[in-house]
Amino acid sequence: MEFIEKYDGCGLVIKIRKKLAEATKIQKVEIFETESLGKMLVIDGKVQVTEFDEHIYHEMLVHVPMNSCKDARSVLIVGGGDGGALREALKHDLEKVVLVEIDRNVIELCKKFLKIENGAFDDPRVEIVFEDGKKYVESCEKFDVIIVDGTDPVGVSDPLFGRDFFELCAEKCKVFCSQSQSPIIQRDLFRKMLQNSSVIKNRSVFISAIPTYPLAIWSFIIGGDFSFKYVERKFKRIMGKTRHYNPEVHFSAFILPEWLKEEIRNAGRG
Ligand code: AG3
Repeated sequence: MEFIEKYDGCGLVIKIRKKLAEATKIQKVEIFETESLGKMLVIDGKVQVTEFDEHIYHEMLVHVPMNSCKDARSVLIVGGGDGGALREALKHDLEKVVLVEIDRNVIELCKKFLKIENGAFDDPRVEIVFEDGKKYVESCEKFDVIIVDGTDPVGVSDPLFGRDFFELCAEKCKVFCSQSQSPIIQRDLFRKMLQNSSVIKNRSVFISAIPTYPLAIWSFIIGGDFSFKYVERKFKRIMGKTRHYNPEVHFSAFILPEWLKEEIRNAGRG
Protein backbone atom coordinates (compact mmCIF):
# COMPACT_ATOMS: atom_id res chain seq x y z
CA MET A 1 0.00 0.00 0.00
CA GLU A 2 1.18 3.50 -0.75
CA PHE A 3 0.21 6.85 0.74
CA ILE A 4 0.31 9.75 -1.73
CA GLU A 5 -0.02 13.47 -0.99
CA LYS A 6 -0.06 15.64 -4.10
CA TYR A 7 0.21 19.38 -4.59
CA ASP A 8 -0.18 20.82 -8.08
CA GLY A 9 0.26 17.37 -9.61
CA CYS A 10 3.49 16.47 -7.84
CA GLY A 11 4.15 15.17 -4.40
CA LEU A 12 5.25 12.54 -1.98
CA VAL A 13 4.81 8.77 -2.04
CA ILE A 14 5.26 6.86 1.21
CA LYS A 15 5.19 3.09 1.45
CA ILE A 16 2.85 1.88 4.20
CA ARG A 17 3.17 -1.33 6.23
CA LYS A 18 -0.16 -1.00 7.96
CA LYS A 19 -2.78 1.39 9.29
CA LEU A 20 -2.67 1.50 13.09
CA ALA A 21 -5.69 3.68 13.83
CA GLU A 22 -8.37 5.87 12.34
CA ALA A 23 -11.05 8.27 13.60
CA THR A 24 -13.38 10.47 11.63
CA LYS A 25 -15.37 12.63 14.00
CA ILE A 26 -14.08 16.19 13.48
CA GLN A 27 -11.31 15.44 10.99
CA LYS A 28 -10.10 12.24 9.37
CA VAL A 29 -7.24 11.25 11.66
CA GLU A 30 -5.07 8.31 10.59
CA ILE A 31 -1.92 6.78 12.03
CA PHE A 32 0.20 4.50 9.85
CA GLU A 33 3.26 2.37 10.27
CA THR A 34 5.43 3.25 7.24
CA GLU A 35 8.14 1.22 5.57
CA SER A 36 11.03 3.63 6.19
CA LEU A 37 9.82 6.77 8.02
CA GLY A 38 8.54 5.19 11.24
CA LYS A 39 5.02 5.97 12.38
CA MET A 40 3.09 8.73 10.64
CA LEU A 41 0.12 10.93 11.54
CA VAL A 42 -2.09 12.05 8.65
CA ILE A 43 -5.01 14.47 9.07
CA ASP A 44 -7.52 14.93 6.24
CA GLY A 45 -5.07 13.30 3.83
CA LYS A 46 -2.14 15.56 4.78
CA VAL A 47 1.08 14.40 6.44
CA GLN A 48 1.41 16.03 9.88
CA VAL A 49 4.11 14.00 11.61
CA THR A 50 6.54 11.26 10.71
CA GLU A 51 8.93 9.88 13.28
CA PHE A 52 11.65 10.43 10.70
CA ASP A 53 11.57 14.24 10.64
CA GLU A 54 9.08 15.53 13.25
CA HIS A 55 11.94 16.70 15.47
CA ILE A 56 13.03 19.22 12.83
CA TYR A 57 9.57 20.79 12.58
CA HIS A 58 8.77 20.78 16.30
CA GLU A 59 12.19 22.04 17.40
CA MET A 60 12.03 24.96 14.94
CA LEU A 61 8.41 25.80 15.77
CA VAL A 62 9.10 25.87 19.51
CA HIS A 63 12.75 26.76 20.23
CA VAL A 64 12.93 29.67 17.80
CA PRO A 65 10.18 31.63 19.63
CA MET A 66 11.15 30.36 23.09
CA ASN A 67 14.77 31.40 22.72
CA SER A 68 13.73 34.74 21.21
CA CYS A 69 11.63 35.68 24.22
CA LYS A 70 13.36 37.39 27.13
CA ASP A 71 11.70 35.53 29.94
CA ALA A 72 9.19 32.91 28.81
CA ARG A 73 7.40 31.27 31.73
CA SER A 74 3.98 30.57 30.23
CA VAL A 75 3.18 29.13 26.82
CA LEU A 76 -0.02 28.53 24.88
CA ILE A 77 0.07 25.91 22.13
CA VAL A 78 -2.88 26.07 19.74
CA GLY A 79 -3.36 22.69 18.04
CA GLY A 80 -0.44 20.30 18.34
CA GLY A 81 -2.51 17.38 19.65
CA ASP A 82 0.25 14.92 18.73
CA GLY A 83 2.28 16.32 21.65
CA GLY A 84 5.49 17.05 19.71
CA ALA A 85 5.43 20.81 20.31
CA LEU A 86 4.46 20.24 23.95
CA ARG A 87 7.43 17.90 24.43
CA GLU A 88 9.78 20.59 23.09
CA ALA A 89 8.22 23.43 25.11
CA LEU A 90 8.70 21.44 28.34
CA LYS A 91 12.47 21.42 27.79
CA HIS A 92 12.36 25.07 28.90
CA ASP A 93 12.04 26.33 32.45
CA LEU A 94 8.28 27.00 32.45
CA GLU A 95 5.55 27.52 34.98
CA LYS A 96 2.76 26.41 32.71
CA VAL A 97 1.80 25.29 29.23
CA VAL A 98 -1.77 25.21 27.99
CA LEU A 99 -2.49 23.11 24.91
CA VAL A 100 -5.80 23.83 23.24
CA GLU A 101 -6.88 21.18 20.76
CA ILE A 102 -10.21 21.09 18.96
CA ASP A 103 -10.13 17.37 18.16
CA ARG A 104 -9.94 15.02 21.15
CA ASN A 105 -9.27 12.10 18.81
CA VAL A 106 -5.89 13.53 17.77
CA ILE A 107 -4.60 13.43 21.37
CA GLU A 108 -6.17 10.10 22.16
CA LEU A 109 -4.90 8.27 19.09
CA CYS A 110 -1.46 9.88 19.21
CA LYS A 111 -1.01 8.98 22.88
CA LYS A 112 -1.91 5.40 22.11
CA PHE A 113 -0.30 4.79 18.74
CA LEU A 114 2.15 7.55 17.74
CA LYS A 115 3.83 8.08 21.13
CA ILE A 116 6.10 11.00 20.35
CA GLU A 117 5.14 13.12 23.37
CA ASN A 118 7.59 11.53 25.80
CA GLY A 119 5.27 11.83 28.81
CA ALA A 120 4.44 15.47 28.08
CA PHE A 121 0.67 15.08 28.51
CA ASP A 122 1.17 13.97 32.11
CA ASP A 123 3.56 16.75 33.12
CA PRO A 124 2.14 18.75 36.07
CA ARG A 125 2.87 22.04 34.26
CA VAL A 126 0.51 21.08 31.43
CA GLU A 127 -3.19 21.86 31.05
CA ILE A 128 -5.09 20.39 28.11
CA VAL A 129 -8.21 22.17 26.89
CA PHE A 130 -10.52 20.69 24.26
CA GLU A 131 -11.85 23.74 22.49
CA ASP A 132 -11.70 25.75 19.32
CA GLY A 133 -8.34 27.58 19.42
CA LYS A 134 -9.71 30.93 18.34
CA LYS A 135 -12.53 30.83 20.91
CA TYR A 136 -10.02 30.01 23.62
CA VAL A 137 -7.76 32.93 22.70
CA GLU A 138 -10.75 35.33 22.74
CA SER A 139 -11.14 34.93 26.49
CA CYS A 140 -7.83 33.57 27.83
CA GLU A 141 -5.30 35.35 30.04
CA LYS A 142 -1.99 36.56 28.61
CA PHE A 143 0.85 34.16 27.84
CA ASP A 144 4.52 34.95 27.27
CA VAL A 145 4.59 32.88 24.09
CA ILE A 146 1.82 31.65 21.78
CA ILE A 147 2.68 28.85 19.34
CA VAL A 148 0.24 27.78 16.62
CA ASP A 149 0.68 24.20 15.46
CA GLY A 150 -2.32 23.77 13.19
CA THR A 151 -3.03 21.82 10.03
CA ASP A 152 -3.40 23.42 6.59
CA PRO A 153 -5.91 26.30 6.58
CA VAL A 154 -8.77 24.32 5.13
CA GLY A 155 -11.33 22.83 7.51
CA VAL A 156 -11.08 23.33 11.26
CA SER A 157 -7.74 25.18 11.12
CA ASP A 158 -9.01 27.92 8.81
CA PRO A 159 -9.83 30.44 11.61
CA LEU A 160 -6.21 30.18 12.81
CA PHE A 161 -5.08 31.93 9.64
CA GLY A 162 -7.49 34.89 9.78
CA ARG A 163 -6.59 38.51 10.51
CA ASP A 164 -8.85 38.65 13.58
CA PHE A 165 -7.06 35.64 15.08
CA PHE A 166 -3.65 37.29 14.64
CA GLU A 167 -4.99 40.52 16.15
CA LEU A 168 -6.18 38.62 19.21
CA CYS A 169 -2.87 36.78 19.57
CA ALA A 170 -0.90 40.01 19.27
CA GLU A 171 -2.71 41.28 22.37
CA LYS A 172 -2.32 38.05 24.31
CA CYS A 173 1.44 37.37 24.14
CA LYS A 174 4.95 38.81 24.01
CA VAL A 175 6.15 36.48 21.24
CA PHE A 176 3.96 34.78 18.63
CA CYS A 177 4.94 31.97 16.27
CA SER A 178 2.96 29.90 13.79
CA GLN A 179 3.73 27.41 11.06
CA SER A 180 2.86 29.05 7.74
CA GLN A 181 2.88 26.34 5.04
CA SER A 182 5.11 25.79 2.03
CA PRO A 183 6.10 29.13 0.54
CA ILE A 184 6.99 27.48 -2.76
CA ILE A 185 4.11 25.12 -3.59
CA GLN A 186 1.36 26.55 -1.37
CA ARG A 187 1.91 30.17 -2.36
CA ASP A 188 -1.73 31.19 -1.99
CA LEU A 189 -1.94 29.91 1.57
CA PHE A 190 1.40 31.42 2.45
CA ARG A 191 0.40 34.77 0.95
CA LYS A 192 -2.89 34.80 2.85
CA MET A 193 -0.99 34.07 6.04
CA LEU A 194 1.47 36.89 5.36
CA GLN A 195 -1.23 39.41 4.61
CA ASN A 196 -3.33 38.57 7.64
CA SER A 197 -0.44 38.32 10.10
CA SER A 198 0.91 41.75 9.18
CA VAL A 199 -1.14 43.06 12.14
CA ILE A 200 1.50 41.55 14.45
CA LYS A 201 4.37 43.90 15.20
CA ASN A 202 7.86 42.90 13.95
CA ARG A 203 6.32 40.06 11.95
CA SER A 204 9.14 38.08 10.28
CA VAL A 205 9.47 34.83 8.38
CA PHE A 206 11.90 31.97 8.92
CA ILE A 207 12.26 28.70 7.04
CA SER A 208 13.39 25.14 7.47
CA ALA A 209 13.62 22.02 5.34
CA ILE A 210 11.04 19.44 6.49
CA PRO A 211 11.44 16.50 4.08
CA THR A 212 7.92 15.04 4.42
CA TYR A 213 5.99 18.33 4.03
CA PRO A 214 4.95 19.71 0.60
CA LEU A 215 8.16 20.10 -1.42
CA ALA A 216 10.19 20.20 1.80
CA ILE A 217 10.59 23.97 2.13
CA TRP A 218 8.55 25.03 5.12
CA SER A 219 7.87 28.48 6.53
CA PHE A 220 7.05 29.92 9.93
CA ILE A 221 6.05 33.39 11.01
CA ILE A 222 7.22 34.99 14.22
CA GLY A 223 6.38 38.37 15.71
CA GLY A 224 6.07 40.55 18.78
CA ASP A 225 8.92 41.32 21.18
CA PHE A 226 11.33 38.78 19.81
CA SER A 227 15.05 39.32 19.61
CA PHE A 228 18.22 37.49 18.57
CA LYS A 229 20.03 38.76 21.63
CA TYR A 230 18.81 36.05 24.01
CA VAL A 231 19.39 33.08 21.71
CA GLU A 232 22.92 31.99 22.71
CA ARG A 233 22.26 32.42 26.44
CA LYS A 234 18.93 30.61 26.37
CA PHE A 235 20.30 27.80 24.22
CA LYS A 236 22.81 26.94 26.97
CA ARG A 237 19.87 25.92 29.17
CA ILE A 238 18.57 23.36 26.67
CA MET A 239 21.92 22.33 25.23
CA GLY A 240 22.14 18.57 24.63
CA LYS A 241 18.34 18.26 24.52
CA THR A 242 17.88 19.05 20.82
CA ARG A 243 18.67 16.98 17.73
CA HIS A 244 18.30 19.69 15.10
CA TYR A 245 18.09 23.12 16.69
CA ASN A 246 21.11 25.20 17.72
CA PRO A 247 21.87 28.94 17.57
CA GLU A 248 23.48 28.73 14.10
CA VAL A 249 20.40 26.96 12.75
CA HIS A 250 18.24 29.60 14.48
CA PHE A 251 20.04 32.56 12.89
CA SER A 252 20.39 30.98 9.45
CA ALA A 253 16.66 30.19 9.32
CA PHE A 254 16.07 33.95 8.92
CA ILE A 255 18.35 34.24 5.87
CA LEU A 256 15.89 34.21 2.99
CA PRO A 257 16.46 33.80 -0.75
CA GLU A 258 15.49 36.56 -3.19
CA TRP A 259 12.33 34.84 -4.47
CA LEU A 260 10.98 34.55 -0.96
CA LYS A 261 11.84 38.12 -0.05
CA GLU A 262 9.98 39.18 -3.16
CA GLU A 263 6.98 37.04 -2.21
CA ILE A 264 6.91 38.75 1.19
CA ARG A 265 7.20 42.21 -0.38
CA ASN A 266 4.37 41.40 -2.82
CA ALA A 267 2.11 40.14 -0.04
CA GLY A 268 2.69 43.46 1.72
CA ARG A 269 1.18 45.20 -1.29
CA GLY A 270 -1.75 42.79 -1.62
N1 AG3 B 1 1.04 20.77 11.16
C1 AG3 B 1 1.57 21.53 10.06
C2 AG3 B 1 1.99 20.68 8.90
C3 AG3 B 1 1.03 20.72 7.80
C4 AG3 B 1 1.52 19.83 6.70
N2 AG3 B 1 0.75 20.03 5.53
C5 AG3 B 1 0.65 19.16 4.53
N3 AG3 B 1 1.27 18.02 4.63
N4 AG3 B 1 -0.07 19.46 3.51
C6 AG3 B 1 1.92 19.86 11.78
C7 AG3 B 1 1.40 19.36 13.07
C8 AG3 B 1 2.44 18.64 13.79
N5 AG3 B 1 2.37 18.82 15.18
